[in-house]
Amino acid sequence: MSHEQLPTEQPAVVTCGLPYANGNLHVGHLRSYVAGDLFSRALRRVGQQTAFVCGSDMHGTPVAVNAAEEGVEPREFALEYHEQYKERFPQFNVEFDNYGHTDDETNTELTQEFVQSWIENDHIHEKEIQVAYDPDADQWLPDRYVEGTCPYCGEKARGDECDEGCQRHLEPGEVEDPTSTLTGNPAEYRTREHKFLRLSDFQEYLQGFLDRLEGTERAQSQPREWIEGELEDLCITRDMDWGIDYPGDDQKDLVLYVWVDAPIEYVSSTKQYTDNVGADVFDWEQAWKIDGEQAHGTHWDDEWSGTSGEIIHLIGPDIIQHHCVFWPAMLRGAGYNEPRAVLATGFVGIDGKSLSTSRGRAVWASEYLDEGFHPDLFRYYTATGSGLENDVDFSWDRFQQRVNGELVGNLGNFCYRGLLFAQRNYDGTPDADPSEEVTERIEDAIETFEMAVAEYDVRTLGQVAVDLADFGNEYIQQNEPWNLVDDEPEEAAQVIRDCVQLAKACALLMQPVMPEKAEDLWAQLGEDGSVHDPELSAALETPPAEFDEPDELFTQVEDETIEALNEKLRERVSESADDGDDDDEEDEVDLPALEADRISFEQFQDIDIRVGEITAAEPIDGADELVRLEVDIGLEQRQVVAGLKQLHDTDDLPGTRVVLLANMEQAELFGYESNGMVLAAGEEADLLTTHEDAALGTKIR
Ligand code: B3M
Ligand code: ZN
Repeated sequence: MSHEQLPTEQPAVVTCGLPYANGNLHVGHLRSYVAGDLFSRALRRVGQQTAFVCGSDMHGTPVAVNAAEEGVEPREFALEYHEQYKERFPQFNVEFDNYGHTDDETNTELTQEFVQSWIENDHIHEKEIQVAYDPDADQWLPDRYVEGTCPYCGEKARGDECDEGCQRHLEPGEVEDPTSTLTGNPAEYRTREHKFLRLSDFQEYLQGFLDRLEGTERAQSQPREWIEGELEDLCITRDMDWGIDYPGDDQKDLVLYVWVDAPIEYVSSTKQYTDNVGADVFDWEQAWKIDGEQAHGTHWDDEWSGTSGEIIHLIGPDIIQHHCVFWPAMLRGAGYNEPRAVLATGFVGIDGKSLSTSRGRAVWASEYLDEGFHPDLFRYYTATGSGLENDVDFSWDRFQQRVNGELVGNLGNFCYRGLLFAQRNYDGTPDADPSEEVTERIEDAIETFEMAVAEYDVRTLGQVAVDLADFGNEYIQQNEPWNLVDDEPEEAAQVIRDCVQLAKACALLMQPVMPEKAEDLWAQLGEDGSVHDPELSAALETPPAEFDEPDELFTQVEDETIEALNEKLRERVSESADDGDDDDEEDEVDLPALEADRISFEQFQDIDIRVGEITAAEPIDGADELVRLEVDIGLEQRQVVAGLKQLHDTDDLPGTRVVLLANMEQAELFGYESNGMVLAAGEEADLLTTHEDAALGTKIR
């Protein structure tokens, strides 16, 4: 059974993964919150009743460990970050309808109700397991208190997640060679009784669920693999003080695992929203609950068609299993609705490398704001830098380039030119009908927007207004109204009428990604009310006959600002490389494991590697990274296309001695034939060269 296309008549709930209340927010966090905010605004724009909710994740070892390091009680520690996030999100125009936290009364009660339902529906059982224990610290070691090796992929892993390898959730006792993070000593495994949710009860149900699930590709495909074999039980209790108590009297010393109460906050936060605005405005039960016999079944019945809400989760790439396997089982086991879509973002990198706070390679949310940059610029950058599921890189240079090119030079420039011309010559919108060409172009943009909502295409939703402005710039350039005003006044009025209409459409279409800038543009157009309210079709309605002289919507980001920010980042990275051996250890972790399979000398002989020299280099237009090289390898000149643009100054390359894989198969890139591969090390493309002066063409042996 497939879902009816969005928008539907049902209430929708859009959520973002709950941030652990344990540290400052950086651009990596912000990506999925911006995407969630953008998507929920777009959904409203096409007429879907929508609640956008989230909250802080207060429990678990991620909070307890960091609080202990600071010598503060976990509750106090987490509340402080909770308050910070509550302020921070709106500063990026991420406006949740409700932002709660997992330790509040609503969530505590609802979590215990969920667990009670599982008990009543016979999905819970108790069993003895091996739990890591630190005899020196005399303490159990749940989750982040223990580290070791992932039994699935062999990478270094935390107690409950293979965060550096295959991203799997790990059950207590699974991590191999456990070490205590409290003392650094090897941990012992000791026997202990814990409570389990029997996931195998939901095996059949989950298979059907994954067939119905919408969203990003990996969120659907990865879990399939994970549920192939019989599903293991999920341990839902932990030996800790900090957390929500297991309900009832039989397990007084256990709290619930953080991944039990965290997703339930999605429901609690929606409930709080209803408590605030009233069920007539938004009814959380209608969105989250399912009625009758279907509610507690463990398999899917094709006859049943849901009348509950559309639940859409936006998450980071590392918590797919929690949202696409555990969470639907938890909901099902308690008689709740299931997610309709899970959208998992890619990772965020910094300057082409992975973001790492411990290595100082991060851009902080506060830092961005302190610089005085408008939040909508970051929103545009992060939402449109790549498809939602792909990794996106943040670099100050690229930020400047995109803001100055796409926002200042294109969108801002078009609106300013059009409205200024209109205001000076006609006091506002000229009295003429918009042309068919422009009307059709706006209709196309609306359709693109609507399709992008139905397909959860966040990037297109972020891009559609800028693309329309691009058309507008060409349109104004081709029609040159400034040459028409005197001799062809009617034609001039027509062209400017079109431009004002396009600007109005831009305001409405850009509102999800740049809500504040959209509101500015709306006001410049002399429109009443807020740009947030009208339906999309308002993009075709006549703009006001009079408006004031416009202001430029965006301002240039200056070179000096960017240079200073780059310098600051570089310093931070080098400072944190200087302090402590921790970082050396981490550096090692970053290296991929050595290849297990050896090759023979004969196989090596098949690889024809030669000494060469770059004789010419030029950037390839339109390609972010590629340069065209000519390489002299003694026997002949080779044309090679290489990804060096962002890493090397093209002018410096000629004269550089390089090492070329000469029998690399031919390829065509951006229309250029590439005949070989220049060898280079690492993400910075450190070019391999020769130590002495072996003749060009010499074979590497
Ligand atoms: N607090 C953060 C993370 O693992 C975690 C998300 C909870 S979502 C219910 O990315
Ligand atoms: Zn792993």
